[in-house]
Amino acid sequence: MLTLYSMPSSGNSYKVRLTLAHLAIPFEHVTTEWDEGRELTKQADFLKLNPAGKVPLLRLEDGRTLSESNAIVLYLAEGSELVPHNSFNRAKMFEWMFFEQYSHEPAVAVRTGIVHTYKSRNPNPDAALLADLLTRGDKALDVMEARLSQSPWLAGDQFSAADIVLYGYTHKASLGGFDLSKRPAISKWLDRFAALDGHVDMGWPENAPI
Ligand SMILES: N[C@@H](CCC(=O)N[C@@H](CS)C(=O)NCC(=O)O)C(=O)O
Repeated sequence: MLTLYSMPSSGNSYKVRLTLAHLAIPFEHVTTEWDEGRELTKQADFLKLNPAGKVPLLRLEDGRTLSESNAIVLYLAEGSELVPHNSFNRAKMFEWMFFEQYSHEPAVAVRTGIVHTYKSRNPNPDAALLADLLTRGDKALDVMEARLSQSPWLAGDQFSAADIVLYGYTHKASLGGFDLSKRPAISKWLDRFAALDGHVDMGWPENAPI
């Protein structure tokens, strides 16, 4: 069976959990949530599996490992309905997945982590950094808003892996100070996404409070 190392509070991890749920793939789950300063991802046993010390990490039945959320999502989704067969739409899916890692996650996820999820770790964050993250995150969300005003899903007419990876952090962006109420196309997309068969909340499968 596949083993997934993932952090309930991590959107990068949630992307993989969503993919496993949508495709009904069985897996064993190892949670690596921070525990009172004990960072499981920095311990020797975990570093042997992923020297980068990051989750998500997928271990295959034969012991091989894969890191980087979007690579794991694509590995799991290959050949499924989450990857468009049409080559242009498939390239569109990749376009949004690269956008997610370069323009969206480094601003939206990082700001949400600082001001909400991991706030207790740094109660006095740098104001200039927060302002810069807000500007960059707003820009990324505006790019998504423009696309979703014209297309039901990011890669086109079909729900795809691109929607999964961008849902990971967009669904809680308001907790990071991003105003989704002025982005109606994103808000409708979030509702459409959460209504899909196979959808699971972020705390799944541990029922973790997020
Ligand atoms: N680009 C990587 C980012 C992975 C990453 O930053 N993971 C964070 C959680 S979102 C992590 O493992 N943090 C724990 C740590 O750094 O100890 C991906 O998409 O998987």
